[in-house]
Amino acid sequence: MVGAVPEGSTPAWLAACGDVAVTVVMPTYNEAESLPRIAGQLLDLPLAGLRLLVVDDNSPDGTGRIADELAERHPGRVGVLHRTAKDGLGRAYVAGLTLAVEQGAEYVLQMDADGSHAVSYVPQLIGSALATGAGFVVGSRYVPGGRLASEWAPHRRLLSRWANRYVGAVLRTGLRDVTAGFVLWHADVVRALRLDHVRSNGYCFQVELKYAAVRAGCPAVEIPIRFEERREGASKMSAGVQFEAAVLPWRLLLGDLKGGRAARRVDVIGPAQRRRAGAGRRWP
Ligand SMILES: Nc1nc2c(ncn2[C@@H]2O[C@H](COP(=O)(O)OP(=O)(O)OP(=O)(O)O)[C@@H](O)[C@H]2O)c(=O)[nH]1
Ligand SMILES: [Mg+2]
Repeated sequence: MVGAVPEGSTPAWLAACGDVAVTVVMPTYNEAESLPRIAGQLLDLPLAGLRLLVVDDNSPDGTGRIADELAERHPGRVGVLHRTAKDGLGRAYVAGLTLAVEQGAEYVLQMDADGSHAVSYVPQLIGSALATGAGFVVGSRYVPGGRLASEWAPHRRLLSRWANRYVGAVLRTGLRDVTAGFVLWHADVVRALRLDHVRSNGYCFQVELKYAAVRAGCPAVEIPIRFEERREGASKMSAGVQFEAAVLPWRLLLGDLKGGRAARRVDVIGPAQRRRAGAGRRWP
């Protein structure tokens, strides 16, 4: 059992989360060491409707084979999408999110396989979506209560914070953590966003998707998380990805000149402020 929920005392909100069909879409490239641990923690959550879909780009370290073994051991709960070569985080997510929605997920969760996104937040993300009716919920480092792992060097903190401020100033989404990669989406939003039209790959995919959703009027919430340092393996962040990130906001904005500014319907909520937003979820 993972997280802060004591055994034997499942609160009503958590019990409600358990009935929801949620697929965690997890792209992997050389995550053989961490995947079994993260997968085990996810499957131990008291969420019977939760599935894991690993999207592996033919990792040389055998991550794909490990994912296949997990799928054999947990039929119906773990699936694997094998792709032939490393093609970037964005393309892996487009393939994985599309498949998960086609297979009937009501919500899909973007989550890294390197341990940066703690499994203990998964019930909170689902609970926040159900309680607010938001189209997407962001696990955010930059709302009150959110933070970066203490191991992060000052220059990395500065770069991450600056990147968010820069993108935020240009695109004005209203989100505090627009580069976040720990995001729960309602399936209707994923369908409406037409992922095959998303142009960015890598890390920029995260920004482009959120921008498109906010622009379409999709309500979003952010909940605070502590972003952990990866425990095993190596980062795949490249100079090319960082360059793409610098020009991305301008590319998105120029592409939008005809369509008007983004509609801003983003709230920041903490665990104590969750409210039931009720009625129909149809976006955009
Ligand atoms: N399928 C697939 N997964 C990828 C690819 N690149 C990265 N990933 C996965 O995407 C997730 C995030 O990648 P990281 O290397 O941790 O990148 P990051 O989190 O942006 O950077 P760090 O902060 O340095 O960890 C991990 O689960 C990676 O294994 C890729 O080309 N294909
Ligand atoms: Mg990482």
